[in-house]
Amino acid sequence: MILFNFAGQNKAWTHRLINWHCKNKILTIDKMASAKEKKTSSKKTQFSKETYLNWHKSILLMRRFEEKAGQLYGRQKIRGFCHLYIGQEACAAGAVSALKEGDSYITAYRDHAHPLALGSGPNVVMAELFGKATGISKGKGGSMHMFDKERHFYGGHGIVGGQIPLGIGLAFAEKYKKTDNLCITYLGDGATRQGALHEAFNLAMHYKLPVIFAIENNGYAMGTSVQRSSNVHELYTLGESYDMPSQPVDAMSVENVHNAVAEAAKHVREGKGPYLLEFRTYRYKGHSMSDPAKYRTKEEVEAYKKRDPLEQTKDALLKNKFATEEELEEMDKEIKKVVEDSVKFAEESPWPDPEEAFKDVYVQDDYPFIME
Ligand SMILES: Cc1ncc(C[n+]2csc(CCOP(=O)(O)OP(=O)(O)O)c2C)c(N)n1
Ligand SMILES: [Mg+2]
Repeated sequence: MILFNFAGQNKAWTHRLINWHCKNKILTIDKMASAKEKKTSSKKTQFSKETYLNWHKSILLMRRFEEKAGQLYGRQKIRGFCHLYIGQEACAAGAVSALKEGDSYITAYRDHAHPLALGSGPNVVMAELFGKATGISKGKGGSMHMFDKERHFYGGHGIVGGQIPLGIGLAFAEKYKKTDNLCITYLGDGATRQGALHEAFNLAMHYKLPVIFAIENNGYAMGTSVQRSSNVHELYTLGESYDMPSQPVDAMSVENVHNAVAEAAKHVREGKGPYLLEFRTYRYKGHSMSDPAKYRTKEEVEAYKKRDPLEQTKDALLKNKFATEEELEEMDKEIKKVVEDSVKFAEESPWPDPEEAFKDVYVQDDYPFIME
């Protein structure tokens, strides 16, 4: 099994998973793994040099960018909220490689990495963190509200679970317009405890909307572990009560994320409706910059770091002789320079004009229910 265990998890669900997937003829990650292993023995890897280089570069950019953001927060250059994605990067990189131009993305407030993976550009993301006018949301959103319409990235949402109904709205629009695009809707493990999830699952299945729900199960909602918030710990099973195809994915591996998203996207594009993936992942840092993360052990964090997505792509590049140590060091230097340049760009950018506060605000002058 590629699946990994959270503390206190029993084994019964593994059998339930296998039975359920066999019954529904859905490719489990076990099967994907064995298919991959077969190819691995003849060709070494299922993926090309270019794919690994793209993944590594993308994850490296997210990592170095957020390490810098963390430092700048400490120096009060970045203020307000700041939730880092460090450790979870494969969830974004593997989805972007598996999906196509035109597909849309929506997520919660841990949202710096998704636009970077989509190519939004570190300058505008960093400027947004600084609250500058050149930011991706004109400096009015900050850390939790990145938004890039051009790349179909629809935020950046601070209300836990708030983006789930919005995600199916985006999917509804695609179905209504008869495109073959889908929406991948990311949410945290904590967000699965919100009522909105059930309404969204129900409607999405009922209308067979083109949506992939991607639960990023990093084990905790702020300081509350998955085990402490519900008796349901296998979060992918939440889809089963709506007959939604659902599977867990070891999301420390970008290959696994890519394979699972590709499989889900195929199902969705065939018009069969939603698909639920539970990305089992981990954040190395606290919930936000103000969280010392005392609710978990150092050993737990270290165990996940041993399966670090960045180290995994690096190892794959070296093992397959797709790159040398020197080339990877050079790439790291280049990325660090790109990040430094983004800081310079943000520092030198102007603050938004105070007038901006009144722009991009929805106002309906003849709204009937406000009495002066
Ligand atoms: C409706 C609502 N309730 C509570 C909060 C406070 N809050 C912010 S983040 C968070 C935890 C959410 O955890 P999870 O969904 O697992 O996402 P993660 O932070 O792990 O990415 C909570 C409770 C909120 N923002 N919105
Ligand atoms: Mg969480």
